[in-house]
Amino acid sequence: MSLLHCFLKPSRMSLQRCVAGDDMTADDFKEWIRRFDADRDGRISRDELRRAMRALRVRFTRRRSRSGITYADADGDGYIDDSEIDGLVEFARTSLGLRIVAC
Ligand SMILES: [Ca+2]
Ligand SMILES: [Ca+2]
Repeated sequence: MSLLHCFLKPSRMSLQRCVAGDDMTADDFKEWIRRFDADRDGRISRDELRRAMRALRVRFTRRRSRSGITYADADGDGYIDDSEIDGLVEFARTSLGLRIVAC
């Protein structure tokens, strides 16, 4: 099953399979994380990030989600906006062990 197929038919199960079975590109990750922008303000808050990680079944404590935000949040406003999302990719790769390949 291709990643694209998973994104076209998103479900918790299929995403998990994709993440487990295939390499994700940074763009895939960004597109996926934007799905969790619940209030559609274009930024990923701490809560939204936690929800995203929970969908991956990654054990994501409050402290960990804070460190993810802190890692990626260059301007320190507590949200990950579009320009900062690369830092979140880096965090997911290094700290969460997600396999994200360069695109
Ligand atoms: Ca948001
Ligand atoms: Ca920010």
